[in-house]
Amino acid sequence: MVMSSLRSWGHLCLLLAVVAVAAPPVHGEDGYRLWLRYDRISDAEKLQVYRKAFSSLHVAGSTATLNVARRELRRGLEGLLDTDVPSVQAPQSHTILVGTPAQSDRIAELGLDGALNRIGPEGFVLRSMTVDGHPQTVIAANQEIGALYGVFRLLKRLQTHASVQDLDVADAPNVEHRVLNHWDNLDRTVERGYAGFSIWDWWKLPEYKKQRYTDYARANASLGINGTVLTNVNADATVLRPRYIEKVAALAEVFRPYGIQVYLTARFSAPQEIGGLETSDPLNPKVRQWWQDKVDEIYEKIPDFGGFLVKANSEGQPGPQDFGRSHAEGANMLAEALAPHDGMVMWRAFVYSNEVPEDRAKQAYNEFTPLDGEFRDNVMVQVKNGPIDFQPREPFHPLFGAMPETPLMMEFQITKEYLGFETHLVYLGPLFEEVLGADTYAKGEGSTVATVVDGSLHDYEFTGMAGVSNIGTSRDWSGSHFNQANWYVFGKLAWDPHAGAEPIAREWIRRTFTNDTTFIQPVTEMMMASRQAAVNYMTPLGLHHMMGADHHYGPAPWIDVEDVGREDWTSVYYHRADSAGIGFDRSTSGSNAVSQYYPPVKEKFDNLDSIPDKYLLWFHHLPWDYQMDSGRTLWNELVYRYNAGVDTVQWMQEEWARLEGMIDDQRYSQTETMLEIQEQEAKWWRNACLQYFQTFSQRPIPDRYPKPPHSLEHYKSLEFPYAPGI
Ligand code: BDP
Repeated sequence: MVMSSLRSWGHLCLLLAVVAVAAPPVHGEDGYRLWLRYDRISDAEKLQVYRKAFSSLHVAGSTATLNVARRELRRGLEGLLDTDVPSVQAPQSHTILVGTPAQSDRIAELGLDGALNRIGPEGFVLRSMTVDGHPQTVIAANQEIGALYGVFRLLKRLQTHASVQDLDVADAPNVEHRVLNHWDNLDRTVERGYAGFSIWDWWKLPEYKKQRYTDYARANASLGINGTVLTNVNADATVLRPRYIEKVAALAEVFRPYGIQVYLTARFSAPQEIGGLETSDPLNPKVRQWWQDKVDEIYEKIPDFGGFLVKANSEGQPGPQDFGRSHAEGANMLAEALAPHDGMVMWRAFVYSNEVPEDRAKQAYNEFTPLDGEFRDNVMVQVKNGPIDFQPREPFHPLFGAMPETPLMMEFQITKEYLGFETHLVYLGPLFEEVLGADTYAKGEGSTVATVVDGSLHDYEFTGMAGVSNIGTSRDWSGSHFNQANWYVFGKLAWDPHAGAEPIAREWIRRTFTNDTTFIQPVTEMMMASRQAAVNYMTPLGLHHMMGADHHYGPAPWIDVEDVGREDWTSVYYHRADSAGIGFDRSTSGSNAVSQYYPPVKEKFDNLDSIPDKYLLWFHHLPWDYQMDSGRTLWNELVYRYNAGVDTVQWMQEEWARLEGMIDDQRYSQTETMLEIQEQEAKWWRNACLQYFQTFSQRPIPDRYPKPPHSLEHYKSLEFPYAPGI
């Protein structure tokens, strides 16, 4: 009896032990912690190694930024190592020593001058050294923010189970201004935001500073993001009123220790709207004075204010052209006011007009290239990655490489306005990487977009990369767990535009989910395939701009001028489907947009023998029976691609299902549900588009593919009055 109950007790213990080892984390995770999860390291061997290597820390100095560095290091180590890692006065064996030569003689005497000379103000050295006979890990930087970046780098190594022996890392950002653009309105709605409302609670500022502001700054600093434009490019002059400047100053104060500067969008007509002037003409002396006073007022409250981002004469926004002045004249007026404070103007090149009888894709280039060299030194022109508007795929913007005298910034869109909102699992790393890696040939082979953006091609004085944020009040910040990866990859590529999307995905998965390779491998594959999947089920073969009007939700290739009032906002303008074929002829015999690219890119895009399939219908209008390299006709290829997109989503669902139990249930099931939505919407895109294009092609959908279950009228009749993001 005793024996048997002991045995069952033993069994129970064994069972409990097995469950404890094999069971997935039972607690749910809501994603608030992002990739900064510092849970105890699961690999026992690694844990031992790390515990031995790091038994104490010494952050030399107690400035605001160094205090942040110390707190982060403690939090990280104590969480990851699950043991006390004290802060010591004098470094001992296995201390992590952090600081700058200016703050600490100890750091100054390490003999790191050579390395420090090469890493600029924001870089860091992370090195295993022996100091006074003690093995130590040193994080040294020229400025404190570099030290903080070094701390995050060391913690990342622990989170990803990397080696910490014989460290010899020196790293610095390749791009100077790494900024998020929030399209946040003062009423807390977010244009093209799918993650809830704006995290800026303007009403309660400046008094009440939410913890979330600090958490935001910390997350950005962990990626090296060093700037944030708080307000929508469709700007509201109200933010320039004194009351709001106080609020902005309060946010700037929270962000400052994290190395993050704040910027605002400047509404060009502000002198009239809030300044009581009769004009906003940039050459008018009173207007110039108004801006100078306004800028001085801002700097009085925010000494490290970053500057202005401006959308002018675009989509109804006011601008210098309203007064017969050029973009350069408008930008220079603001730049002159900002220059004494070292502030920057980020002037957007996203301009086009339906009154100009020219292919929209060509207009920004036509407008801006003649102005090259006319901008003041502290102006950067911010260019979207492609010539239309953040479509699932576009060729790179031809302005890259075409303005050697004007620093061009990259503008990516992190929020997925055109790539499935918050629900579709679409990792944007491959999109960003494709654009940055594209060769402009501006100065011969190797003149990639990345070399324009990092300033090396034209020796730009300033460099920058902007990402339109996907951050909102949603607990998981970005509307879904996988959307966090897009914020992450943006930050990483802004730091180094030459980095690869795939290693970044792996690293993100390790930090966000688990270090288990049986999880990492399939999830990396899903992420890397996801962008092409979206291209396939939305706009394959170079098609673009075929989404629902205004809200941009779902397929609507039928949108024409009666729906939206202007041609360049329709779908039919872009796909030009007719009984003869489909595609926008931008070749030398069409709109000639190809000629905005340098040879041999121009020839490559112009010529049907050399153009990659992915850009085919962007540049050419081709007959439905056009023979593709695949052996299929163009129509059959379209059908094939749309179905391939759906297939990939279904494959992602199967892969995900195999991973059940490997992560917490909360994040697992959110993703599972999102994938279900994505599958439904991918099919909807396929069915609606094929149904519509078939009215022109008059060709059958081959038997092996499913037929759209509804009539075209059905798809056209769908309405979405409360779609998010407008
Ligand atoms: C488009 C968006 C619109 C933005 C505009 C812009 O639909 O909401 O205002 O870009 O970038 O993608 O200015």
